[in-house]
Amino acid sequence: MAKNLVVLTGAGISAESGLATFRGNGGLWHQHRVEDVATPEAFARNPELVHTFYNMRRQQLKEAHPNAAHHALARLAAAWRGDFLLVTQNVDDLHERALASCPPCAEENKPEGRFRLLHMHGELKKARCGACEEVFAWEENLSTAHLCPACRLAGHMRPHIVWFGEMPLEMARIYAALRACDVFVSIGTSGNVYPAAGFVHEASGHGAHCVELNMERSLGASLFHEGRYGAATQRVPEWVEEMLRVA
Ligand code: BV8
Repeated sequence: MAKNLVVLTGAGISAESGLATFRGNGGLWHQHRVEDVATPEAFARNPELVHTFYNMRRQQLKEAHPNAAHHALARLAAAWRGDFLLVTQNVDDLHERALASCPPCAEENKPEGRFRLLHMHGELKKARCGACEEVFAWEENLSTAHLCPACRLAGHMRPHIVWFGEMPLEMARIYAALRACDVFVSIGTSGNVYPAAGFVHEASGHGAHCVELNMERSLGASLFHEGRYGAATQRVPEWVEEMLRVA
């Protein structure tokens, strides 16, 4: 019987691609206060400061590339015979780019089992209109001067990002997968932010084997059955090779 898999990723999986994490040395939250750039109140108070923060990260993303950890997960997605939900807290598109360079990953090519990638905290390369809620692909800088391509109102375009105090996306689908999975793996996250930090509790409560792959023990490390520590580009391919032997 094919096993169902849920993998959660955080900023640590993209660190070796050159994208700053949040809480480590040089992290984003050491350069900016969350309250100033990652809450709805911050956006209402100073939208241009928030746009500058995300415009800078969107431009940086153009210089970044998927690393061996992203590519290993793409290989696993192509071969896994059970259901595989890859849920990321990250707003970069490095998982998409790794999947795109691994042709059998496309859902229609898979031998069996369903694969899905979800961005629970939104995506840097999308923008949303706060007036009509339409979402658009968006690669360039965003500002308050932009008109919504749909409703044509100005001053309402925002990054399609889930800020603190906002409800993450696709939570029903995520919890359903956590309750049905046999294996839950958390990669590159410090376990600071909820509800993502509580996923291990949900999965283990339903009998899943829970593994943490991280540079160091996260705040939730004691909730995992297994922990492997070190750089994602080492630990993730090693773990994937083991899983491919049983996929
Ligand atoms: C919610 C998008 C409920 C932004 C992010 C008051 C009011 C409302 C909610 C709260 C509140 N007080 C607390 C909360 C809950 C709050 C929360 O958890 N706060 C924390 C700080 C206490 N959560 C929320 O607000 C969430 N929403 O609760 O809604 C609700 C209910 C009903 C109705 C409405 C609402 C929303 C949270 C989402 C916020 N947005 N991101 C952006 O990206 O700019 S969160 C942000 O943190 C990122 O998504 C990031 O991914 C996430 C978690 O951080 P990590 O990924 O773990 O990154 P971090 O730097 O912390 O750690 C990196 C790890 O990698 C480290 O462990 C490091 O060792 C490791 N590492 C580094 N290098 C490597 C490595 N590992 C391997 N290899 C390497 N090379």
